[in-house]
Amino acid sequence: MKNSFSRAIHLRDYRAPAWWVDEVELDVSIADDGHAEVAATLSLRRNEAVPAAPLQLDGEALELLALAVDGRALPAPASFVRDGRLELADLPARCRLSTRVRIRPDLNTTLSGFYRSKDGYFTQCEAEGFRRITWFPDRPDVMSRYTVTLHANRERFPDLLANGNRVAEGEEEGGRHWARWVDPFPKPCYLFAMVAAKLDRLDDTFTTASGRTVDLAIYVEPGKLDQCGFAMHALKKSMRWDERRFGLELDLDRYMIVAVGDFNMGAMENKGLNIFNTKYVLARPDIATDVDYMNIDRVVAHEYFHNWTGNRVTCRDWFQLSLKEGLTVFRDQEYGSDEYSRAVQRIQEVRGLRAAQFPEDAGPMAHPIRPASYEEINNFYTATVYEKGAEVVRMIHTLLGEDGFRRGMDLYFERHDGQAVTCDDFVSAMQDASGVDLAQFRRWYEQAGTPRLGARTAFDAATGRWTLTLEQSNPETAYERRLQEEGLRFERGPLHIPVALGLLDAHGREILPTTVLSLTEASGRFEFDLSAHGLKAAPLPSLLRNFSAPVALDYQYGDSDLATLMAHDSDEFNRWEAGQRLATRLMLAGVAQVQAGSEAAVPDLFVDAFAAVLAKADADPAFAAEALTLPSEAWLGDQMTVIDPDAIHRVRTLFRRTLAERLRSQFEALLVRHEVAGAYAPEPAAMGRRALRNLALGYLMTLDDSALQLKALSQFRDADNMTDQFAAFSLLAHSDTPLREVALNEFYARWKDEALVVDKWLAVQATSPLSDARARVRELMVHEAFDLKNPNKVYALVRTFCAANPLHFHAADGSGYAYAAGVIRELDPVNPQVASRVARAFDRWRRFDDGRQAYARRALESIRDLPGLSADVAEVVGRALA
Ligand code: 0A1
Ligand code: ZN
Repeated sequence: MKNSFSRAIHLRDYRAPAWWVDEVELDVSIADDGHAEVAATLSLRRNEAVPAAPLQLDGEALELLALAVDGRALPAPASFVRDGRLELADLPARCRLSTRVRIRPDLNTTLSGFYRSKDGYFTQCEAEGFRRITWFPDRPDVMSRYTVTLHANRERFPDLLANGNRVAEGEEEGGRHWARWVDPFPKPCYLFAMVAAKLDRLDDTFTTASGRTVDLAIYVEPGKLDQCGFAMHALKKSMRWDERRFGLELDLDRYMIVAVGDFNMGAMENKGLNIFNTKYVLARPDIATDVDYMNIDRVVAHEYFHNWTGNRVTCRDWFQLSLKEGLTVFRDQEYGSDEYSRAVQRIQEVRGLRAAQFPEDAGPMAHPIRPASYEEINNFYTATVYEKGAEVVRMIHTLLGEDGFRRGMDLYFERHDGQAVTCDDFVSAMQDASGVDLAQFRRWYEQAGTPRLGARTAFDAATGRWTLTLEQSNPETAYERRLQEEGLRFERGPLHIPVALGLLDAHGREILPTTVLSLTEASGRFEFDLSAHGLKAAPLPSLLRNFSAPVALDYQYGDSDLATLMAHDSDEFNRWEAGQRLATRLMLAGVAQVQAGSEAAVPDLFVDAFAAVLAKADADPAFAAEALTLPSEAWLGDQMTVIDPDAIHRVRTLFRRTLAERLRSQFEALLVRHEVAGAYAPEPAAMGRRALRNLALGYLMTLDDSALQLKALSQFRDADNMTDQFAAFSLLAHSDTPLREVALNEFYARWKDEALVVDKWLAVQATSPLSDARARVRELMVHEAFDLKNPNKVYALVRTFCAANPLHFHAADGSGYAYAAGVIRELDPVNPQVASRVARAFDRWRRFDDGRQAYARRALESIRDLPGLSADVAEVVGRALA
């Protein structure tokens, strides 16, 4: 019988390839009617290290026209294709295989492989898109040198690009032209890219540390040249940073970024020819917010850093995805920390981890950063592989120190440059270079779940001995249950957890600076002699400073301890964390009161602690903006056994309004004090002030005061930058006043020709707390601004509604679920990757009450039963229902 895991691919089944492909020659001709012909010649060499086996090539949506070995045509090419694979036996140990296929980029709505976006053609090959271009061993451990020749109409497609350097070009009959590109670096096919389009180009150069001058180019849709200056600036900054921090220099003569409006993900690190979602390239003060600028900075850096961590050293197989992603996210995080505020970056990282990764670990899609099996690899570009992967690299950094880590990186490149390797190879390099034993640490790669870290303390005032007992527990996850069903044995065990600790006395003075403890057993006792400090009362521990491990900490802090940490801890992250803990605890108590039928109230202690942060806000506005942001509704829900979205929304709204009432004059003073003078610049200090000011405006807008609403309206109308305009716009759009329609209409009328700004307009409506939110979202599905084929539009409207509007997505009448299921069913045949990402909104469905669960089940089953459902969505929905 076919069980639900029959499609799974297992890490333990990995075998080295039987054939290498040393050279690839591609000749791609784009016809005027929207199809393309791809002629490929592969120089094959048998892998002598493994038993001889037939050549097997992957292919998808290819029309095979011709097949030849060493120039001799094979008759009936289609007869060599079985189960989607082209298989050839008895080939000579070295030979040249030629294929010719026809593909249909105009009909390719999956945006994987070769596809059309507006008037141009673009590629996306990670993870398995190259097989949609030509027959090939589509696996990352087969690395080849590519020569690519593109032919197309000169007028329509003046820009013909591929990886590497352009070595020749010329004219052809019928108004056509051609260009030939050679990439000197062997690469896996997932890093292949080509573009045929009519684009504008921003040129620049960069002189590397060793004195080579390289050409840089950013290609954008005509008319958008004034929107790519910041991306170029970010590229040059990240190039310099990688030289300084890791001694890594660009190895190419030419580095290109191409922006495209239809793209499934953020961006792609194709060798020398990155392809980016426009969202992470285009910026101008009037259309991009501070957050957009920061995201562009980080994504440009991320893709650039991949040139070493991903491209020069790549993954042996897709189970090792975190080898390149976790490490590259760690690198872009460090870049962000060096460019902006380190503490604020860390807070945002942890906020993101808790919003996306912790729930992933607690839900049906749980997996370790190196999963042992998967059905559809595209489903594993996850918060776990990326963000938890970065946390694991960060823990190695914490254990080894900056110097040890750098030696580990150097050794990693010395050993593996030009190779396709595993996560184990990375850890071994780190261990061998530093001498730090990472044997037990490797469990982080194979064990899913968020560990719980329990802490208990004891203090003997007479001797001054303070004892900390730490206990870890690693809850079973959906992942292990599945492995068992698949017959894979797996034993969980204690993890090596670095716990950064500091101690404060009763006045908040630091008596023990940050010390990193290693917890390697299920439980550990750590003793400290504090007799020199003459303490009368037990010290106050600041645990897990800077979030030294991706765990959930259980420690019984008193409310006033948290207030002390908020005010005094030298670790800024833990100052923020203490405030979040206090707020979470008090808000959950409020939820319990509401559920019991009484009203919640905001304790004075909390208002006072909040006021103290507000009073010091000027010292670090960016930090204050984080510290004054209450935990999200989703986070509060995740702390409950049964999530109650209505009560949570009510309590969070009450807390916000109460704080605004009690601290009104302080908030109003901030509005005045932090007015940013002068022209807009995406600089950290100004960004922090705008964030704080707009946060204050947000609190004040909860007061239903028409004077404040008019203030927001004038900020909306008069702002010279999108950060301030958008902040005021979202507040007005979420307010139950006539100004709401005014703002929505004016914003759309002004920006309807800027696709990325229209995405903001959609997203704001998708997150509306107002009672007509669901009806609005449904109406917007047929608005001219929406397009089911464009991932950015689907993410802005549909995914935002499902993932960022818990109040309405989880409506008790099931309407949110029914809506989402309808969209997923419609989207699946168009773009399974995007449909599958939207389907992840159902991850938490079992956490709700029976009534909601019944609706969610029905919605999930309606997707599961769709004839021809994609493997992408089938895996996500199958796991949710399992
Ligand atoms: N490697 C890219 C992300 C990416 C992954 C998959 C894609 O298509 C399925 C596209 C891009 C990165 O980490 O930036
Ligand atoms: Zn990446």
